[in-house]
Amino acid sequence: RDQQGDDGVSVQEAKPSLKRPPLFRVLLLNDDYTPMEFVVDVLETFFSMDRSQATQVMLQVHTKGSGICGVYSRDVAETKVEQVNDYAREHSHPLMCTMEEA
Ligand code: TYC
Repeated sequence: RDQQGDDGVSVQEAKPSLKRPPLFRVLLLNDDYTPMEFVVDVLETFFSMDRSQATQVMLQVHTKGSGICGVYSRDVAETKVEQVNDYAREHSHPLMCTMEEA
């Protein structure tokens, strides 16, 4: 913020706002080849979902094209994306995990 003193000279004051760090949605994208059971396994393993929750999110991705796995800080979201994509590649599936600012 800029403030003018009685001498007419501007000085910069420090901004007092405490900015909350941004959050990121981690998403799964649909494809034609990854088995449904593998996607459910990924959601249980990396996003701590139970079977019924994981199945719901998998079907959302399958029918709508994408679905939200969770919302995290940048660091945690980046780690989840990397872990899921590495795990999918290890199993030779094209499953894609990505992130976007919430
Ligand atoms: N569309 C896949 C199939 O029919 C299943 C699938 C669901 C793939 C979710 C990816 O993120 C995904 N086997």
